Amino acid sequence: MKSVCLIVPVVAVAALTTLAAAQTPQMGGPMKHVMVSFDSMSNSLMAMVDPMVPTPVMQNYGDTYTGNASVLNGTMYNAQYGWMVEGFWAPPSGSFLWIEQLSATPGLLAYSGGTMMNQGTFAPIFGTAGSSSRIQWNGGMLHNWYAATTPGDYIATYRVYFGDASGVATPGYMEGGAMLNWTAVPAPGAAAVLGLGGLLVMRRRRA
Ligand SMILES: [Cu+2]
Repeated sequence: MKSVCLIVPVVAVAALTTLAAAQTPQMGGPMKHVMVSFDSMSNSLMAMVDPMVPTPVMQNYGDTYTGNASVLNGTMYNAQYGWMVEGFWAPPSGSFLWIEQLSATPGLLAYSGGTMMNQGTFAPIFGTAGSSSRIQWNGGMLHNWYAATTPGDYIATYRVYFGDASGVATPGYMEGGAMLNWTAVPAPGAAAVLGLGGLLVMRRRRA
């Protein structure tokens, strides 16, 4: 066994960049659902974060995304958290489900998502880029995109509640609460590769 190092010319790097542009953002791991249930006896909403899936990791895969997904370019991101309705119930007449972000670690960015079949609009939400701190939720599985540009631990807290069309809470109902957390880790070497005029490739050959 011996290792061979070779420098691939800049042309090849350009080709790789083009290839990466065709990629779509990835969830980053298994789905971690926030199950939202309603107890009609106490008129209470409850939110329960799946404890079985470990803390999601926001990563930069070194890819370049096009269109609306380009908001994730250059960030560490993750979409494992998914809001889901548990059981069969509906908001009271004239009310809607709302998810409001109550607090978040500075630097946490959020963009509107969907399912993996429909990745969503990537519109800024939860205060990102001056957006509203709350979103109306239709109750379908919702995996929003979270991103950061600084490595570290991130936490965000939410309330889920019934409200009118403008988000004013419906009297007589208790809200649910959830805390989400992530760790943002830099991809080793991703930035270094971009800084080189060529790409260093390691190949292994059998002697
Ligand atoms: Cu899901």
